[in-house]
Amino acid sequence: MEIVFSPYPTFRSVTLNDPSQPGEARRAGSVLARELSFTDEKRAEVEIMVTELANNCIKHGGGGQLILSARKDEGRLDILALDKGQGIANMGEALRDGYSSAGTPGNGLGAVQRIAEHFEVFTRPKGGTAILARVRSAAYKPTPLDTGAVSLPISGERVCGDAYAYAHSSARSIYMMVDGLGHGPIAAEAASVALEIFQRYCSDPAVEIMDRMHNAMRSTRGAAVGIAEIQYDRARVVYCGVGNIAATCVSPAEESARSMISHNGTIGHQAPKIADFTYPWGVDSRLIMHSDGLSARFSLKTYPGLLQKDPALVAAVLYRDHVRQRDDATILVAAPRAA
Ligand SMILES: [Mn+2]
Repeated sequence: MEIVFSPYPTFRSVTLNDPSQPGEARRAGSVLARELSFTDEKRAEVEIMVTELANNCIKHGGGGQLILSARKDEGRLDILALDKGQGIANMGEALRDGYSSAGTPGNGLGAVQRIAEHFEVFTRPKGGTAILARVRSAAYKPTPLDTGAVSLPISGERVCGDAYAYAHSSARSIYMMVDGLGHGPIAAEAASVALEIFQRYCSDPAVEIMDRMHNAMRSTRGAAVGIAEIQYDRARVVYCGVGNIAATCVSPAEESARSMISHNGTIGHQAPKIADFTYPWGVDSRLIMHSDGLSARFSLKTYPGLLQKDPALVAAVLYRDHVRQRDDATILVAAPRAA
C-alpha cells in the first residue's frame, strides 16, 4: 500500500508593529516562493498578498504577526496574518477593493481574496482577526486528512527544537510531533533524529516507532514525542506519547476534546513506559497536537465556529492566543478534507 510521507515544512514569522515590517515580510515571502519554484508571476502575487495582509494587520488590527509556511511536497505556501485587534465587523466592506491598507485602488483584502487559491478569515468582535491565504505551484493529490500547523522557535533562536511530520495511506494516517528538550541547535538535533526515524518507519505501529526513537536518541539531549495513528477501517486512533506533547481528538458536533494519555519520561533517556491507548475516531473527528510552548489550558468552546475552518487557520488562532513565548512552540491540526 502506498504511503505518502510529508516532511517538516519551513516556517517564517515576521512581527508586525511598524511600517518597515511589511517589506521584511514581502522579502520572506519572495524567498519562500523561490524555494517552492513558483513562477515569476506567482511569486509577484505572493509579494502582493504578503504586503497587503501585513499592511492590513498593522493599520486595522493594531499590529500582530505574519506567519509563512512552505511545503515543498505539496508546492504549497500558507500566508497567515494574525492580530488581536477589534475584529472585522463588516466583512463585505473589508473585502471591497480599495478599502484596506495600501490606499492604491485595486489592492487590499479584496485583492488577496481574488489572487489566493484559498482564502479564509476567522474574526470576532474584540477577539482579533486571523486570515489565511494559500497558493500552490501545482495540482495537489488530496490526502485523507488536511493538515495545518504553526511551528516556530522561541524568539531569538534561528532553529526550532520542535518538529512534526506525518504520513498517509488509504487505510491510515500517522502523525508525529517531537519537542527536543530545551531549545536551540541541540534541541533541533534531537528533533531531527526523531524525524529521520519516523520517516523510515512510519508504516510501523506507533509503539514500535517510539521504541526505535528511544534507542536512536540516546546520544541526543532527548525529547518529548507523541505519535497518533489513525486507523480508518477500525474507526480509531492509537496514541503513544512520552513526555509533554498534548494530543486531543475533537468532534466539532460535541465541541468536546478528548485528551489522549502520554506517559512521563524523555525519549532517548528515561522512558519507564512506552505504551499506547486507543480512542474512537469518527468521520468528523479532528486531531490537535501541540508542544508545551503553548498553554494546554484553552477550551475550544470559547471559539464558536473555529473548528469548521481550515486546519491551518485553526492552528494559527490557537497559536496566537496560547503561545507562551518561553519555548519553541508547535501546534498541528488535522481535519477531514473540506468537500
Ligand atoms: Mn518544549
